[in-house]
This record gives sequence, C-alpha cells and structure tokens, in this order.
Amino acid sequence: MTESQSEGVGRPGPDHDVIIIGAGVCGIYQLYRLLQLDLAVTVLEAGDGVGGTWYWNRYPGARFDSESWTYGYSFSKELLDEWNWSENFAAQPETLGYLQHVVERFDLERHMQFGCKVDRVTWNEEARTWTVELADGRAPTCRFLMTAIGLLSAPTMPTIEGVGDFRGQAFHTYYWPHEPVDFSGKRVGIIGTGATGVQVIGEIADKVGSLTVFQRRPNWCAPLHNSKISAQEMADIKSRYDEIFDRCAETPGGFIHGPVPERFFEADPEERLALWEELYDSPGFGIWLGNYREVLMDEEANAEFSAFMADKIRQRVHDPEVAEKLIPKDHGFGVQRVPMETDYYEAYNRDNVRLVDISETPIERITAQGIRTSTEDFEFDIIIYATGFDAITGAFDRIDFVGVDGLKLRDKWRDNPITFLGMGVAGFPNLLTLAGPTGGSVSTNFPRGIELAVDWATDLLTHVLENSVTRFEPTAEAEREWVDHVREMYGMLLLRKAKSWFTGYNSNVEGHDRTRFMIYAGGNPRYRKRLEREAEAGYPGIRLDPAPAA
Ligand code: NA7
Repeated sequence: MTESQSEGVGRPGPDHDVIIIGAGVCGIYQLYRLLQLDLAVTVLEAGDGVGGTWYWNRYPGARFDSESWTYGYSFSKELLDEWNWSENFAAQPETLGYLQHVVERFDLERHMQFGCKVDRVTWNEEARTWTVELADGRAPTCRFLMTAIGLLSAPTMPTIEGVGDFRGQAFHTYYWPHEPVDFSGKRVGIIGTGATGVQVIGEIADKVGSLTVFQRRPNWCAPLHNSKISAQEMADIKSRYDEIFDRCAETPGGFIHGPVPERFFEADPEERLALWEELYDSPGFGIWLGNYREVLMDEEANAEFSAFMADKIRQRVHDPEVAEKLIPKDHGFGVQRVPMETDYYEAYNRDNVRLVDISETPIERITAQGIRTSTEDFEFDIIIYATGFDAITGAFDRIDFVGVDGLKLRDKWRDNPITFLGMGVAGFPNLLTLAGPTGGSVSTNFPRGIELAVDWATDLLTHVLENSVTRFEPTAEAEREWVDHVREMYGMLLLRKAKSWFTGYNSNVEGHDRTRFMIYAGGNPRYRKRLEREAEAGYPGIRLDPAPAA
C-alpha cells in the first residue's frame, strides 16, 4: 500500500490514491479492481448502504429487464458458480442482495464510507490532487478521482404547482420508503408512464382501492414474460456462462438479444409476422433488440412494426377508446426506451383503474386532497411520482466540478456533454468519468458496459502509475473527434428524434427540455474496439505528464 492510504494527518501527499464516488454496480467493481493494484482507495456513497440504483429504487414492481444471468459480474468464476438467481428477471430485493453478497464476499465494505453526499470537487493544479468536499464538512483529497454516480440517479419531480401541498402520502419512485406501503383500500394516483410507472401500475393495480393513471405521452410497452429458474436450469446457465458472456459481447446492447441477420425489406409480410409473433411471445428485450435492424433505423420498417404493436394493445385493452389513448402517436416503437410489462395493459380492464389523458386535460395543480386537472378534481390517499430522471448528466450537475483555472463542468456541458470516450474530460485532469455521458456503458446492459469501462480505466491507471505520470488529461482535439463520432452514430438510429432520456430530454429541468447527444449509439462492440485501440496506441488522446522536476 502507498503511504497515502492512511488518512493523511501529518503525512505528505493526499489522503487517498483514489476516491470513487458511488457504491453501485460500477463503484463496487472499480473498487475491487483498484484494490488488486494495491492502491489506497475509498468509496464515498450518499446512501446508507451499497447498491446505487438497486439501493434506492424500492418501488413495487422494480425488477430487471435484463436476463438476471446476464446482469451479474463476470470477473469471478467462483462468484458465478455460487450465486443462484431465482427468476429470469430478478426483482429489486434479489439484486440488492446480490450486490451486498459481492461486497461481503470480497471484503469491500471496509473501503467504503456511507452517508457521504459530495457537494463539490476541486482540482488543485500545484499539488495535482482533487479535494472532495462533503456535505458534512469533511474534505478528503486524492490523486485520482473516479465517478461511478449512475446514469439515472438524479430523480426529478414534475414542475407542477402545489407539489408540496398534498396532505396524503407522496413518493418519487426513486425515494420509495424502506418500510412497506399499505395500499389496501387506498385511492392512489400515479403520474408517469415510463419504464418505472409501467412496472408500478402492473404490480399494484390489484392491490389498491383505486388507481388513477395520469398519462402525458404513452410508451410502446412489450411483455416481459418473467419466470422462475429451477435448480436444473440454474445449473445449465452456470455451465454456459462463457457462451452467455461471449454472446453479450457481440451484440450492440450487451444483451443476449441482437438483431436477426435477415433484412426487413427482403422478408415477405408472412415472414415478418411470424418473427414478430414469436418475439412478442418471447421473454425480454428480444422484441426490441432482436428484431430486424431496420425497425430501429428506417421509418417505413418502424411504422409497419409499430402498427403490429398497436394491434396488440387493441387486442389486450377491452375499451377501444382507452386502447387508442395507450397507443403512442408521436413516436414509433423502440425509439424511446421500451418498458417491459407484466399485466400492464390488462390493468386498464379493471374497474378500479382509470386512465386520465393529461395531454387532453392537463394537470393544473396538486391540491391538499389530490390532483386537479383542467376538468376535474381527484382525491387521493397516495400520489406516486414516476416522473423519471435528469438522466446521465444530472448526477454530474448536482456536484460542483471545478477543474483547471476554475472551469466548471456544468458550464462546459451546458449545451451538450463533451468528453473523450465518455471516460474523461479536457480541463479536468486525473478524473475518470466511468459510465459518463457519451460512453458506451450508458446504452448497454449495464454491468457488461461498466466492466468494459472499469477494466479500461484500471489499465489506464496502471499505465499512469508504471510510467510515473502524475497528471493526465484528454486533449481538446481528441474530445472534438469523439463528440463528432458520437453525433454521427446518433444519425444512424431513429432514436435521435425521440424526446426521452436517451436524448437527455426532461421537461422538468431548465435547459433540458430539448434533445442532446447523451449516449454512445454505435454499439458495444464498436465502443470496445475504440477503447482497445486507444490503449494499444499508448493513449494518444490523453496528455500524460510526469511529475515536474523539483
Ligand atoms: P422516464 O422513462 O423518463 O419516464 C418518466 C415519465 O414521467 C414519462 O411518462 C413522462 O412523460 C412522465 N412525466 C415527467 N414529467 C411529467 C410531468 N411534469 N407531467 C406529467 N408527466 C410527466 O422515467 P422512468 O423512471 O419511467 O424510467 C427511467 C429508466 O429507469 C428506464 O428507462 C429504465 O432504464 C430504468 P413524457 O413521456 O415525458 O410525456
């Protein structure tokens, strides 16, 4: 261990070699890798426990859309062998349990500090260190700073008048209480029909007294088809892990699902229909990511598949007027994140569930008793805000990043996030933005993406240390090239037009009610090759400075 490991009172140098912000899926693995390098590392986590996304999101129905057995870490064969998933798409408590198990198994918790809300981080040019200011007044320092702060970790409440006036219980889904919420006989209102709202609605419709769904824009949802995993199936999965991870490595999204090799325009209508029926009846994201590639790239192909999905909604929802309201008209299938559902559409066939289309009758305010639209007053016991996140850059914006010469990350990213490979930022030396905007991990099956990012960051740090580099910083030119490439990749997909978190759209955040270039849309394999090329060439996009002569 280096001298700087012990908290540095009276010692030269910073308090830590590395500070990682965040103890979620990404921070846990990064910590594991850095400890192998024998570095002095601490993880600062705002929550009271590990898990990140899976620590916070405890709302009813929260579960994977990734096959569970593609979500676990791949770095340890022993871990893979000993962990049994109970369902093909595990619910939040099981995933949190898995992450807690990993932390315990590899003895990681003693390097973590909880309840640490980071307010500001400041680069000190002379010392070549970062100072990390916490809300509790402490300010540890480090040589290298890594952010593992999540892509959907800055929840946003709707900007509706009167949100604070409601006298009943109210929760944003991200801040769901740790204690069980009693729904029986309760009048519940929910705002938001993204992936989260869709999971909540499917789960609680038969447990509440009444449920009123306030929908601004519907999404294209598809059946999850979750099921239990038997002991025998789990044994089979364990014997195939190499094959499973190889498959994930070759698909654009890091899932087992990748586009079929057949071409949409070469298939006749019967063939298309046969494939689509099969996908509709199959578990997971196959319907989105295992479809003809043209469905996500070509307007005509997309329109035809959207019509197929619209008919499915009409078949499942009994009231034709309600069915029409649930069919998106402003965007085609799959250009926004597809919510995976269990009994979602059937919920609207229940007598205790009502859909309110707030594009027709907007919400005017939240009242002490409930919600007032332009035509009606609703009374509730509980209001659920499933209103989403200031995605990807939001978690960065909530920390004051101050770089070289007082440059603020918030200002640099005001119009669009500018990074090199989604991993670093010019003007912010010795900072690695793991799972940062424009990186590949934010658009993939998350653990598959972050393992790539963490391994790359660890190799870079190893290179830095072996070459006595004390300051590294992406060049502005490398950044420009990367951002151009990111824009070019967006151009290939219809999702570039969508108003969704993929494009950084959020109507509740000033300046974010427009689309931005937020993710790397070129796919996991292409991203991996680009990262490998950079490392093999000795990091030409990053300026590597040795310690200045004394
Ligand atoms: P999303 O997908 O961003 O969905 C947020 C939902 O909330 C969406 O239906 C929004 O409608 C709605 N919303 C947001 N603000 C308002 C206001 N002010 N009034 C009415 N409705 C509003 O977030 P999720 O949490 O569902 O999912 C995020 C990701 O978490 C998901 O993709 C998974 O990867 C996990 P809009 O569509 O903007 O009209």
